[in-house]
Amino acid sequence: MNKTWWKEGIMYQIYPRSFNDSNEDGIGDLNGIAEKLDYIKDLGVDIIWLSPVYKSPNDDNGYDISDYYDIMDEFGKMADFDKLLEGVHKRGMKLVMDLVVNHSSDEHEWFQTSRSSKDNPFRDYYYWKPPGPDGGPPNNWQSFFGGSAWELDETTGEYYLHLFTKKQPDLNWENPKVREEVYQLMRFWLDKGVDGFRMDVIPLISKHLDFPDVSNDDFLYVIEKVYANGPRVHEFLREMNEKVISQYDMMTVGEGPGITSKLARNYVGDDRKELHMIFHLDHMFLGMQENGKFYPREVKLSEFKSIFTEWNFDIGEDCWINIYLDNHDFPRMVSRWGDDEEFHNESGKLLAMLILTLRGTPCIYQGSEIGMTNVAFDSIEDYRDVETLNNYRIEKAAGKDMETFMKGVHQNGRDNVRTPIQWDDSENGGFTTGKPWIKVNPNYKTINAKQALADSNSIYYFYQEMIKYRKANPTLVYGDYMIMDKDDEYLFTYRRRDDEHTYWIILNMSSNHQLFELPVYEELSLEICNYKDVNPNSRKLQPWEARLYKIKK
Ligand code: ISL
Ligand code: CA
Repeated sequence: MNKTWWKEGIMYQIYPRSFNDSNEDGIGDLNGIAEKLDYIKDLGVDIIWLSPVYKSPNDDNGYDISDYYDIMDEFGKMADFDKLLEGVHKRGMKLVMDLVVNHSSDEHEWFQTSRSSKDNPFRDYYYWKPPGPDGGPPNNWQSFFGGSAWELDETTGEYYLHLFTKKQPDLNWENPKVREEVYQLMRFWLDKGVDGFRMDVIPLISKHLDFPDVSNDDFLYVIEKVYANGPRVHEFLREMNEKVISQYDMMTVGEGPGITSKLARNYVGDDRKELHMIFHLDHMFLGMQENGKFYPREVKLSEFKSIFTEWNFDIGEDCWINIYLDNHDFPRMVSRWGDDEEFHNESGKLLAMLILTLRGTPCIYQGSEIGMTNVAFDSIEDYRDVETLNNYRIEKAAGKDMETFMKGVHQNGRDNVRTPIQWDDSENGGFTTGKPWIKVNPNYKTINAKQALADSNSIYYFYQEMIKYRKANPTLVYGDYMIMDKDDEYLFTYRRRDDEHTYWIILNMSSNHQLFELPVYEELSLEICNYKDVNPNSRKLQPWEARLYKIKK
């Protein structure tokens, strides 16, 4: 097992638009992030992942890039970026950028030229196809955000492929020039000193060039078999590794829709020379697979646990993944996996213990360290996310019950995690004195960073304590993992162990009392618990109680 900084580090994801506004225009920006670096460092963070900050018309909040070499106007100037990078490095942290190269913006000059005629040198930077036999789209592929994945372009009468919005045309990786463009822009940022990339939808870069019709309703199945894991994806990643990744001391983490636990080692196996680790999405899509994210079903704890367990065994010793429970695309973890009302504090802490004791590099999404929750705006007018708005339109046109749809938005919409960070209890949660681009969650008066920092019992300090403990006890990083109670619907109990030390983590993921047992004959030391004054010998857990035991030598 190779030991490296990116396995031991704690990641923290920043979604710049919602983080902190320094110039009061209502939009978070680079200088706003720079103001908060001490806050992040004090938590114990080693690696910051910045969601995209490149020039963008913001159809999908920066995941549609119109210039990979420049900064988005609202976020600042290149000089602000350089200052931010310096501030991150000065504090001993690393900065990882988002690499969004499955697609660009339709406003990128490559696409502007590409669409202008059938025979310009940029035409094959993208996928262009004549209409299908019935005069409609070339095949029945669906965009991730609803509707056909093909858009007719009047100028040449051909369709272009966009697996996301129609303002996000897919780049044609078959074209070696496109690949060189990508390597060149990666080098540009790496030469500036950035420490790596989180790679957006990276398994989607190689397409099935016969563009087969999809004949299955299960969207996840279709992602795995049709949109992701295309025939040349590993060849492309090995080329990228050879030409760029292996030339720098950097880390790469692929976002992996369509990568199953069985396929993962093809991307991240030590001997593969492709990527260092991936964010898989299996637990994120849980309950959303059958009827889509806006009509979710109930999820059982046993299903949730089995995902972590399967992944751990399938990837084996020499592969690495990330551990996370929320990000900018999925609901707040305390609302989704915890109890964001009665046991907000306890369950927020329990989930912190969970992500900081599993095998893989933990990633904390901004605001979850203070227990920020989902939001439920009544009116669709208050929503900003293109996925939510597209689906609202589609469902309404189909005559669906919009009240049910809005419930789905409140549960799973992406704006749940995009409301501004709640810094204090002043207006707009201290995020801005201007008009925020999206409303602040009304619970900012009680849930905010200032309150968290003033309360030694806060979720924030529990993260800090857990992070310190993980760093001092590397068995929690590298040790093996074994689950105890895979069928239990209330408890999540597992062991982390190496030749020297053994730890037991016992999590009561329910709002009732629970009893537990452990197959342990040695004496145990209770190292961390999210309740005060717990009798370490008691086998009765309070609601959402989380205990970390170490076996005494
Ligand atoms: O959010 C999702 C749908 O509900 C996911 O399927 C998401 O689209 C998928 O994980 C890919 O996400 C990434 O690429 C998208 C971007 O909108 C997301 O923010 C990004 O994380 C297109 O660039
Ligand atoms: Ca601003």
